[in-house]
Amino acid sequence: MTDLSAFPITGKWPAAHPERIQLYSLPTPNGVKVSVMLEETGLPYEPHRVDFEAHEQRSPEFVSLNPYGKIPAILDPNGPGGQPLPLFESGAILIYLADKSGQFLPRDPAARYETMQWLMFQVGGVGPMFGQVGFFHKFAGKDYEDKRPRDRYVAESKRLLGVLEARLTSRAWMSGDDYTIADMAIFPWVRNLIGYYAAADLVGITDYPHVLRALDSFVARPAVIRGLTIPRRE
Ligand SMILES: N[C@@H](CCC(=O)N[C@@H](CS)C(=O)NCC(=O)O)C(=O)O
Repeated sequence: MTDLSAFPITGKWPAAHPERIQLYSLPTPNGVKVSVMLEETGLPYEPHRVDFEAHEQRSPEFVSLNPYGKIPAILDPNGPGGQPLPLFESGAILIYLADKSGQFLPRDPAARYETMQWLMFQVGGVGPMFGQVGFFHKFAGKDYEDKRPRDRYVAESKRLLGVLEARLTSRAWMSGDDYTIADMAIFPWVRNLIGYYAAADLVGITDYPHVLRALDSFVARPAVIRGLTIPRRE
């Protein structure tokens, strides 16, 4: 029987199946990157819901795994060398799971770096900028009289969407014909921008038809449909 008791996070979220990858998450745009990837690969895992309303992401047990207190995070009981591996940051987790499963990240070195480039483009650009549009358009920032911060993030988001559009005009997915972890990182954020954040008109989403076409293909995938609701509400 795998023993994960050395990891305080398993005290708050006990592992019913300690031999499986433990996922600590919520179905947010960063969270679903990992649940979608786990569903796509078929790697056995056990999801645990981190309740933001109860501020569980700031609990000592969660912070013992991710000092930044943000989901998603994983604990793989069978990491490198057969040792348990705790990991946070969605981009790092996606690369790890791609390497572990041998799926969704090209093996050819040049193609591998190209895919990672688009993954980093999401982590450093798409996520933070779209997230700020959400804050200034839908959440507390929408009541600010000064619209310059909102406009700055909308402009930067349009710039990012323009880059995605150019890339996808001649390709099915960000890396070409093959669907990869870069797509799993990018499309939950595009979906969120126009869905939950209701910013479709604000960013002029119809100017990006190839982005919308790829988003449609993404959300139609059975593993994506499943991953978008994991971890479930109890
Ligand atoms: N760079 C991190 C960002 C993670 C992140 O922002 N997670 C959000 C949910 S989408 C979160 O945990 N927010 C709760 C908080 O900030 O307290 C990653 O890609 O994993």
